[in-house]
Amino acid sequence: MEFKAGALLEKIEYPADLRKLKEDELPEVCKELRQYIIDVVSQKGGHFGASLGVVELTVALHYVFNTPYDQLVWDVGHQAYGHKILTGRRKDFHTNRIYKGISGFPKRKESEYDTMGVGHSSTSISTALGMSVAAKYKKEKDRHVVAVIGDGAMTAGMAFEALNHAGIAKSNLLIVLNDNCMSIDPNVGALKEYLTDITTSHTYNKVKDEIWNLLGKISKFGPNAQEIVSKIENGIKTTLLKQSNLFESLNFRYFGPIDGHDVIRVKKVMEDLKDIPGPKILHVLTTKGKGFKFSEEGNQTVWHSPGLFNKETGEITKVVPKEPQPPKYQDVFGHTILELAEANPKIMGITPAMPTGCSLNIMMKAMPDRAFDVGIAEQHAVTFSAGLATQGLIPFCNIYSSFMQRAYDQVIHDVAIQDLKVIFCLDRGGLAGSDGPTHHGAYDLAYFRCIPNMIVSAPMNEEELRNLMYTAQLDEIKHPFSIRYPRGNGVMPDWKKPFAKIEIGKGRKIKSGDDVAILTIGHIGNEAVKACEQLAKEGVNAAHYDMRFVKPLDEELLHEVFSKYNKVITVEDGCIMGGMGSAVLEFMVDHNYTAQVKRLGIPDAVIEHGEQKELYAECHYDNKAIVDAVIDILGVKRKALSA
Ligand SMILES: Cc1ncc(C[n+]2csc(CCOP(=O)(O)OP(=O)(O)O)c2C)c(N)n1
Repeated sequence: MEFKAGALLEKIEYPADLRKLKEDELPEVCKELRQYIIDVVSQKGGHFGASLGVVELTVALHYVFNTPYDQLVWDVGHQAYGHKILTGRRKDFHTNRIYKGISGFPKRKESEYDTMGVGHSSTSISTALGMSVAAKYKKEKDRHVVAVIGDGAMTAGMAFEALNHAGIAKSNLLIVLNDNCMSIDPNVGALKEYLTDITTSHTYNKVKDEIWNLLGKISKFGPNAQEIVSKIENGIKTTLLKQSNLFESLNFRYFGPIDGHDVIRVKKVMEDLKDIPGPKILHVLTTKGKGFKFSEEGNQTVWHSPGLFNKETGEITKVVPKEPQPPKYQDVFGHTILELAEANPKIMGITPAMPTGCSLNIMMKAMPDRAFDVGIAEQHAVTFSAGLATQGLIPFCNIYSSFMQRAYDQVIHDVAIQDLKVIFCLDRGGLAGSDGPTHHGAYDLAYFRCIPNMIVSAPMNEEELRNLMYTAQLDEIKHPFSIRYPRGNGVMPDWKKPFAKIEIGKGRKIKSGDDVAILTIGHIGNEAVKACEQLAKEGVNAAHYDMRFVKPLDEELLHEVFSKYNKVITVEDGCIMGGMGSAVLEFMVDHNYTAQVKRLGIPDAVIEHGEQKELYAECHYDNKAIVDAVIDILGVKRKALSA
């Protein structure tokens, strides 16, 4: 599908084409680029508000800097659509996030302009510092390195670790702080308040303006620019700014705040900054969703990633199903934690910057003193939860499976070794879909299974999720407890049944059968249910067990399985190495059973983006692949399907 670009954008394949344009043509380029993003995203979906907010920044950066020789590093990368369009991918942009299409994030394999693959936040300053130290070491004096980081991403410890290092590394590095006061939800924390303070402080801005007046003249001085800046620093800047500016205190030269939607001004400032050595930070104020009435004025959280919409009316496309639909797992979590918290005053809720994404916002609204958005700070979220647990409270710490990777040491050091009862709810477990490899929750079953004291569970449906959450908070449970579930909908329209306790380490038999045993964990078990129905048509009578727990394993169930069957299939929406199937194999060997075991799950490979069902099929564990695996392991011929 071809989307029509405006007359100027049409001429730009690569940034070199952009650089041929006159400065006064840049506002028009921005207009056309913005329109192009609106046209495509409204029809094809994807992240939206963030890319609209950085259109001017994107154009100015590629105009001023000599990309790809100069290294441009985007943080998170969900805002890099304009960058993609200006760097050789305009014609492919309609395939954004679609199976086999281009990635929704910068990706090294995709383009030399994507200097670093991203998806998780707050990595850009570290990456850029590495690049600039390398440039210094290699004596590439003319090479510039720029990191673009949002105020949300700036809340993470990793960003501060990098600032701390960059402040003494003395290499050339420009950090553009794109401050729009938003994370996905409104940004939180003291840093956000600080950024608002320096944006609005009169004393601070008066001094800053004087500096800017001087800096405005710098470009005319050419090589003497450095000397002039030193003089400024030795004067008012060191006395007042160092005392009052966080970044100056960390040895950064701080510039701004400036209007990030005035492309000419942004361009001029960046040109000036090019001549100034050392670590610099340019504070740019932008509006998320800028230039599209409905996102600019509407709910910015919704417009972060709205799905398809009508670009004329701003109406977000809703498919209204005929039948009642099962709820999303995340909403079941959101309603259930509130219900449990109403009955149990010890329960607290914690999310690192995903209140809408994980639906903790339901509890945050009802119980603001008991539910916390701690910013993009997974490590802190885990140890903060551990702190709460030491005081006898019961924290439910909800973190997407892939973001939990950030907090692995905290889980081991601050929760498991202390044997504290923190309940981890891991949303987006398994293949996450169009966000791609950075967001797939591929590893949690494997990486939690090996941690002492940890209970590792996964519900097959909404009712099980509720019951696991209910069970985890009961006083008799004394250990860390993890419950993982996938992105998207469950399977039960009628899910809100009274709570029932689940016995720890107990699976359940879903279906009896004589020929083969299929063992599943979590939601993917529903694919096995379908597979068993198809297998019945093939004349194969398969048994199906839902393991529910990867740890502790249901040994009684496994003794039954290995005593009865010599053909076993394990299925999990997680990495094959080290996951549930591995646990089953270990059990088999440890107990001297012999059986032919085929493990289905995510292979040892980077799985790209696509719809979940496309990826399940690619990784061979959707219902069809389960049927194939059974037919294969039994060595039988197909009847119904081949007929
Ligand atoms: C480690 C990690 N945690 C959470 C997220 C989910 N996430 C994606 S974008 C985003 C908000 C980023 O805010 P900001 O950096 O201010 O950029 P903006 O969207 O406002 O442009 C969050 C929390 C993530 N990508 N990585």
